[in-house]
Amino acid sequence: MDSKLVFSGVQPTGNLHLGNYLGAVKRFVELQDADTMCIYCLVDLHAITNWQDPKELRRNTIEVTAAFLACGLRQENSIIFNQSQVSTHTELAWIFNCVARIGWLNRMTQFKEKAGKNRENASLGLYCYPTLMAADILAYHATHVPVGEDQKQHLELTRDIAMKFNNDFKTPGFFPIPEPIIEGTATRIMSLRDGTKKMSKSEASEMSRINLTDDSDSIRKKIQKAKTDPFEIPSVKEELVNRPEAENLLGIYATLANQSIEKTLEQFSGSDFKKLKDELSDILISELDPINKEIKKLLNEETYIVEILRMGSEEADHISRPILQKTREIVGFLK
Ligand code: AQP
Repeated sequence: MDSKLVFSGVQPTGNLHLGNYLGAVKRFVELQDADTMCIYCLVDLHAITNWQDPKELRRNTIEVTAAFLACGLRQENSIIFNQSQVSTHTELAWIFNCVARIGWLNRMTQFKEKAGKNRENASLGLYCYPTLMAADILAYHATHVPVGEDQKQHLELTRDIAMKFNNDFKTPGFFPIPEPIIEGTATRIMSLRDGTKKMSKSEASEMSRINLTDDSDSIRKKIQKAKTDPFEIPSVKEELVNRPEAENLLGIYATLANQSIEKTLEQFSGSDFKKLKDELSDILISELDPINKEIKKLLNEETYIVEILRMGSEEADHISRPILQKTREIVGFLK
């Protein structure tokens, strides 16, 4: 096993969609299979920064864990757990709230987008979401964090917190400065209804996203109805500028076919969107259908899933507890 330590998290706020799968979970599986120590967390504390129905939160935590397993994460190779069972995260987050500066948090674009115009009424948790995320990562001294493009700014804040802590307490290198892993052709999958918006769980329209739980008919229907433009598919990448929907569909196809965007343009150049949509539906169904079936099967084994999270939480606590203890000593807290 190499010396990297990978950490990442997913909010249990609904079914995982194609963006979560291609931008995050598929990468988690590749890293796990590359013989790297990997810790993957269902970030339920992050989920409640926006109100969640308690029954739904519980159900979503089980469902997202089932999706992790169905996508290929294995308990033998990765630590899989839910954040709220490991209290080191919140304890370290408080210390980081006292390290991070208000000015840093004021620059976070995700808070601005999510709070919208009603900022005064947003939860305090939503505002300090990034310091909890820093604690999630640094509680394990993680060195690498696979995420989608939307998390880049939060990762930069994590790095700033680690550097300021090490500097303020004169403990160079105590917290490693984690590297983001934001690579490949699927770091930002866009909505099927609007190619300028990211595909997201919280978008009202179900037609905007492909869920991992969608059956073949829904996948085909959503792709057939995906927004496009009146032009034919071009032959060069430069001609995709200002055509976000075309770029998105071609990008998804390229990722699933494991080929470059140039090769994909060569394949579809000059044809209309019907051909692209038919072939995209086929390739999506062949990738997602086995996952969909496996999720359904696993959802009948709730006790097994709850047990995986319990065991994962024990392991996560075992790794993060001594790091928190050392942090407490550095800060000057009595034992
Ligand atoms: N559209 C996307 N394309 C590529 N990667 C994505 N990710 C999310 N959306 C895309 C990556 O998936 C991981 C888990 O994301 P998350 O659970 O923190 O949150 P979310 O899926 O972004 O949540 P929503 O509800 O879909 O979106 P919002 O919160 O914007 O409404 C992360 O690594 C993320 O980068």
